[in-house]
Amino acid sequence: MVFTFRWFGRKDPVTLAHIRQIPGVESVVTALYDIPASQLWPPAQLAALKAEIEAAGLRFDVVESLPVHEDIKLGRPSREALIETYCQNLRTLGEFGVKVVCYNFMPLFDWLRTDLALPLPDGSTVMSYDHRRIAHIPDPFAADLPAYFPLDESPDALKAAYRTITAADLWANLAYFLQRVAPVAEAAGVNLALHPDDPPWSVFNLPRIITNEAALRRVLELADSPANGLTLCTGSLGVNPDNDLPAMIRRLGSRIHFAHCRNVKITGERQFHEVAHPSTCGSVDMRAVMEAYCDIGFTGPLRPDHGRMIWGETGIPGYGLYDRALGVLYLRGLWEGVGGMMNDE
Ligand code: DNO
Repeated sequence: MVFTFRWFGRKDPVTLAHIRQIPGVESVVTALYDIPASQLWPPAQLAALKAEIEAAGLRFDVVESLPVHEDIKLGRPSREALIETYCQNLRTLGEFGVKVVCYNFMPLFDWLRTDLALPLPDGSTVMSYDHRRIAHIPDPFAADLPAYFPLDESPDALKAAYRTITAADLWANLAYFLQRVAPVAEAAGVNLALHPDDPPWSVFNLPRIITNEAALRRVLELADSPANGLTLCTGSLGVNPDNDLPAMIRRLGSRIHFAHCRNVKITGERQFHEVAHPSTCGSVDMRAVMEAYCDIGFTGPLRPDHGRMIWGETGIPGYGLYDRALGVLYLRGLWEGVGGMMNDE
């Protein structure tokens, strides 16, 4: 297991110096966040990023995300050139020693919440989701929702294009993409790690397909390469009580290339809020999750995912320093407790 920490680059109030001081964290998860999905990632920028991370005493081996252009998800003819750009980016990242690339296949939106700062009784704030409120958001693009990569087409045009896209179309377009990129990733020494949809159900009448174990298995069957793998996100999958996370980890095994650990509390049908990482705080049994990782001999990267905002911290919702630092220490403690292999052993 490699304990990692997400960093949003220079715009992030969390610094590499902060991350370096968290015991056991060796590696940073980041991306070139300003580059639209249609563009090549400039090697000079990657070289500077890698040098900056290494100068701080950390490693750069995971990219989250290398975004997939909407035209690829829509299956438009322009996908040919865009898939070639994606392949070239994978080759470049491989040359820089990046081992894992996390991406998602959610139409238009990445993760979605209806409240970015729900107060908890302990005085902290967390992000929450209530599906009943989705219907009352008139224009999701105008709402204050998180989105990490710039779109290069007007939201209205994209919304119109998605009107005729079904879940079956999305599966076909994912297959088309994976059959082309997986061999390139494998040759480049990069493991692809598809992130589940968050939340794992349809939003704004857009299809979402990466929602449960059957879907994850189907993804693995789309391209027969060990590089075609998954990000197992306990927070995304864990809001559906039907998803048995430890069992999924045991069965998906070596095709899990990246572990995201986040805890959530299910408060109703398609309603949840995020919580601190410990099992006692939410619906995810983190110890059982870490035991499952131990059983499969997991050696890949893990990062603490969204935390609360505590101790007066402000910043990127879900990505404050303090609660994620508490979280990663807790996860590392569990890992030690269940007898997981430490990298310094
Ligand atoms: C949320 C993250 C996601 C993830 C992307 C991967 O905090 O886990 O935004 O980075 O879905 O492409």
